[in-house]
Amino acid sequence: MSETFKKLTGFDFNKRLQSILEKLVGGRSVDVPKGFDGEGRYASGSIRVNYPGQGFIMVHCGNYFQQEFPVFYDHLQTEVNVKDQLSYFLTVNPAEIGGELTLFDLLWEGGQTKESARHDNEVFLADGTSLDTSPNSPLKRSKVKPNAGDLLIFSGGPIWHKVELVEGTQNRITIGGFLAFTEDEKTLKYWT
Ligand SMILES: O=C(O)CCC(=O)C(=O)O
Ligand SMILES: [Fe+2]
Repeated sequence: MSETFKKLTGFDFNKRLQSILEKLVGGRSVDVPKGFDGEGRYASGSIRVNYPGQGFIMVHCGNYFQQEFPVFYDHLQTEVNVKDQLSYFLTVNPAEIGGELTLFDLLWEGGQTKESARHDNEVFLADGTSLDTSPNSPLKRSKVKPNAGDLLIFSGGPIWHKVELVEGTQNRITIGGFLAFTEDEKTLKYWT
């Protein structure tokens, strides 16, 4: 993504992100994990385009994905401590209406799950009961809607979250991925 993106936009996303992260981690190194079998590297970020009337991101948290996608995370786990990973994303173009990042008042615990990774509106708790995450349920939540150019870093590993349906005339465009430290905490890795 980085080379094509640089050509299309004249903006070196990787270089900029790398330098921001280096400032944040004070003296520690910042790097992208190596790929499967040590070949190549992970992509540093992915471009997400959500279209009006159809685009949203269903309720999830990073720790849930680690449980659902073990092949991917077992590999990543050899380089980074993925538990409680952070999420980052740059807002390139916000939705005109909707498209907020909703952070639920619900933290990851082992045993939580969903009907499937694609499902929205419900999280099953460790005790087998379910929690309604649909728009008008009583579950507490806060919504953030970053402006174009804002880089948001949040605790997307443990906090259940979603992206609300995009409405209006604009595509919601973000570039993002995940962040976590190596086991010795000397290096911060970012990937998607
Ligand atoms: O808006 C995005 O690009 C993704 C939001 C999200 O789920 C995350 O950053 O973990
Ligand atoms: Fe997320």
